[in-house]
Amino acid sequence: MAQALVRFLTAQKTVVDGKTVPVFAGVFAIFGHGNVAGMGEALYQVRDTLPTYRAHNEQSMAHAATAYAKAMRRRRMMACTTSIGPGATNLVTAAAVAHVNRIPLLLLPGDVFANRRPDPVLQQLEDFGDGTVTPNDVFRPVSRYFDRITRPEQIIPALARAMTVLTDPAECGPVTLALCQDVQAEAYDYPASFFEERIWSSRRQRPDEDELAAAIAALRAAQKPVIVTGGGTLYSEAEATLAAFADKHGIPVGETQAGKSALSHDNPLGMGAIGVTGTGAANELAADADLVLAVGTRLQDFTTGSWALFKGDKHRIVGLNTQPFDAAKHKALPLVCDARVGLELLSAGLGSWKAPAAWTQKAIEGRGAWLKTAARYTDASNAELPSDAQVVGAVQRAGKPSDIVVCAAGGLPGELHKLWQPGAPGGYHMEYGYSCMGYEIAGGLGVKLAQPDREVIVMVGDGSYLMANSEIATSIMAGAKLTIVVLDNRGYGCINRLQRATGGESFNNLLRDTRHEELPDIDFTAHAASLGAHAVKVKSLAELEAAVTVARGHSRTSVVVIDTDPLESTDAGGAWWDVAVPEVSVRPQVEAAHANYVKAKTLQSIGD
Ligand SMILES: Cc1ncc(C[n+]2csc(CCOP(=O)(O)OP(=O)(O)O)c2C)c(N)n1
Ligand SMILES: [Mg+2]
Repeated sequence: MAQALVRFLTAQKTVVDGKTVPVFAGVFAIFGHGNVAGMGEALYQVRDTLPTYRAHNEQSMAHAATAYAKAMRRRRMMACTTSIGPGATNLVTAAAVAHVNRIPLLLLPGDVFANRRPDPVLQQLEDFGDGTVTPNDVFRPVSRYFDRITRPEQIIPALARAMTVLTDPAECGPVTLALCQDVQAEAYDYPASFFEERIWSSRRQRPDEDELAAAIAALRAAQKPVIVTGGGTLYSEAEATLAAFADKHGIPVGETQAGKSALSHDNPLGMGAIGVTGTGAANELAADADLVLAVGTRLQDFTTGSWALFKGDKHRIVGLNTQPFDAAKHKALPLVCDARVGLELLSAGLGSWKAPAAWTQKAIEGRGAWLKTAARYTDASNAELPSDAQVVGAVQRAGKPSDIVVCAAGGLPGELHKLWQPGAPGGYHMEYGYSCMGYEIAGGLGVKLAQPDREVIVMVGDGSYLMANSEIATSIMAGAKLTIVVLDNRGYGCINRLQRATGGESFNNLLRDTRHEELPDIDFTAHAASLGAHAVKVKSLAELEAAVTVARGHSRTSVVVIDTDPLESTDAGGAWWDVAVPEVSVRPQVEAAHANYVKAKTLQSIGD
């Protein structure tokens, strides 16, 4: 069965830039009992057509696979195979990442014996009341399609279903096929047709006529329209269409974390980031907008300022999305279709209609003012302990337009969203659906496998680095060179700031505020060097710029470490974020924060 499964995977093809290529670029694998004998032997046989990469941590390897598919704009993907038990459940967090971010990912964890003869095997849970439960049942809520393969012929329909889910722009996400270990090793006479080459293409769904007409009418009636563009625009390869649409109709554009880099940084109607970590320019327009054209976005709370960002009287949302669930959020007028097709048809329907010139002009001026403000935060400085924003500025100055910056959690996503200036579409790779600490380095590996010709710069906090760093070694094994910039502020800086903002005492976030006998003086360069990377610690922003430039020249992964200020962050721009503050506390700071919280919540729209 395992041999048939991998042979099926090699026969799945797609067309990228006119070339027919395999859908599955490779398989990340950590073997154990439950996959080494079955899947391991099968993968060995196809190692030249479907390469196997050995990783160091299952969660990290699935992050790498997810990042690969995201960087390939969901056109191509990877699979992950694990042993049963801990190897399998180590994947679960990564499955959630792919699920939230709508990224195709094929997970093939090993499972217990279907024949139950040796029960309980090593790493098998025993549910006293349900003989069908195994640890892999935890994949159900984080999979778009879950199946347990208990007979060899089941993979015939299961893989067909898996492929439909993985290649569907509206449905795609993780697929988990839990492979019982005895079944992996069983023989079955599969029909030859099962192994025939199949070419998958990305569906460009066209809209319903009535939905299109309603959306056009709503746009025509708008005086103050804004576009919010999300990851869906990039997955649809609609960035040029979006730029043309904005320009033709004079509508300013704000970008979500997943959507950033769709518009060129110097587009006069590109307001940059929108929402909680948004620019002043984008958020001022959002507050006043009477129509929000939401393209390919899930409208998560960071985008909508927890639904307090859009304050315009009777503002209306048009939800252009392949997924009806997203298209109709907050009573949006749904326009269920592909982003590129939808924008083209809207534009044709709008004809020469343009937003009022004063509104467009206001946007252009707001953008200019924001760029001046932003530069104050990112400019070169001699600061002894630089801010994250100053580090962002230095890395940017050492960069090239084709670079891809990768990040996921901590204070950096906010700073990068506001301040990073991507040079080209896809140049900003942020995992901010699950914002999973530990995604950064593993994600960088996946991005580099997808885009070997572009420089991949991972920006990561000390906390995330310590949570997952072992794929530095994998990046060296795979020849997937990364430049990793570690911002060491000695703790969970952003959560400490959040704690203070909600009235809390600094507690259990920065290392100095923890219960400890002794504070560790963590030597990140020694650690990175021990994994095989070039490693250097820099003492200033000028040294950082020089070190990133040197790292560009290396063919092997580099880690550049800089100490940063844990208390500083960019206070310009931004919007309110709903974080629940205790209603009662013995501490007056919490009571004061709660009073502010109650006030802020009055601006939140509930459902509308
Ligand atoms: C796996 C995981 N655990 C916990 C969190 C909550 N969290 C978000 S940021 C953060 C601290 C990150 O620390 P660091 O990487 O040093 O970045 P900094 O906040 O200092 O910028 C924590 C604990 C998370 N996002 N992911
Ligand atoms: Mg930190």
